[in-house]
Amino acid sequence: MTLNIGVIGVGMIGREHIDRLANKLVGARVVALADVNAKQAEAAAAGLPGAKVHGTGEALIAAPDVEAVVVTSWGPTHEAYVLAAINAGKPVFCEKPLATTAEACLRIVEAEVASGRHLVQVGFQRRYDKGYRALKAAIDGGVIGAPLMIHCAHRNASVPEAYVSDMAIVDTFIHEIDVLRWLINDDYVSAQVLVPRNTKHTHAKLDDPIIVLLATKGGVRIDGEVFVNCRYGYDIQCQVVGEEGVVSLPEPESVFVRRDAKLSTSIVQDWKLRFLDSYDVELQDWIEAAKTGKVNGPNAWDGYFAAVTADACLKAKRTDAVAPIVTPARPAFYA
Ligand code: NAI
Ligand code: ISE
Repeated sequence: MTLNIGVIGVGMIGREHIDRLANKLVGARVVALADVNAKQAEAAAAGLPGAKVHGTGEALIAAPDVEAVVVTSWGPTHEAYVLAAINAGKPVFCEKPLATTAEACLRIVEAEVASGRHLVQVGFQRRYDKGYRALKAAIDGGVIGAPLMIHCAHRNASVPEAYVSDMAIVDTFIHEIDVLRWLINDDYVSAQVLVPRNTKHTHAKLDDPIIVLLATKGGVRIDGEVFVNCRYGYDIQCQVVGEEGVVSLPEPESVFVRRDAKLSTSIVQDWKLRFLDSYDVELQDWIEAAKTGKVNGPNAWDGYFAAVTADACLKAKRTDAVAPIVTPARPAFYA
């Protein structure tokens, strides 16, 4: 069976996902597109035989031939589209963030629970990365004993002028927020943010770098550096320290060169390249699961918990104090 997909938002990652769905993955076809920028949607449709451009995202979701929806529009538009997909009973893959506030994410959780069907997956692709999966297998397999601490870093070579302080948490560190609790099967209870002196490469509206400290229910302490003007490349680091040993995220595959009295290897410059394979695996898994009415990947509850944690990090930074992380009890629906 081929899943007929409609994509809302044909910007940077939207076009990447369309290319995957149309040309790389199996079992799906893109039959509909929508974007507030109609010209951009028409241009994207030109490469997709038979794909229809809809005037609005809502019209796309309602279209009878659209069986499942991919939301890759701007964050503030996600809530309305995800709720519309739930109301239409259609599986929806929504890029992170699930919605831009915790309250909006909770409304999505409540709507999904009320629908009685698992319909929502969030685009936290790191759970599909080979390296993170190996790390999780080692932790779950007891290789390092009980985890005690996690040291991690999220570094980008540079960011555009429009990237401001809050984005370091809600756009960037949000990936660590999701993947770390998945890695150690634990939830966060508090957050704190430390602000070292700024790099000279930042601008007036961006504190860079920052350090986020998280504590989990199980007593694990996490320190996460976010440094988005590190200059040298896109570099994701993660080391989990346990009672019996230490496991580290492997470096992406790259050759070592011995030449001119130097041993060198390259570091990717772009997050798209670093997680290229994970986006493929993530969407392929979503296609298969959607056909059978399941969600294997990060669900609406995960999107909600990430938003609550991000809010606590923002509050902790604003108040320069430890902020508690409190959520309602997780519904049995997401057990
Ligand atoms: P973008 O700005 O390149 O594209 C967004 C598109 O949405 C634009 O074409 C815009 O015209 C369209 N749009 C805006 N409002 C709309 C509306 N109401 N209805 C329909 N279309 C609308 O942004 P980008 O970088 O592609 O990001 C999109 C989403 O993907 C964001 O939520 C972002 O956080 C997420 N993202 C996730 C990544 C990941 O690693 N998982 C990486 C990059 C982005
Ligand atoms: C971007 O928004 C993403 O989602 C990328 O995956 C991330 O690594 C990058 O740092 C963010 O800015």
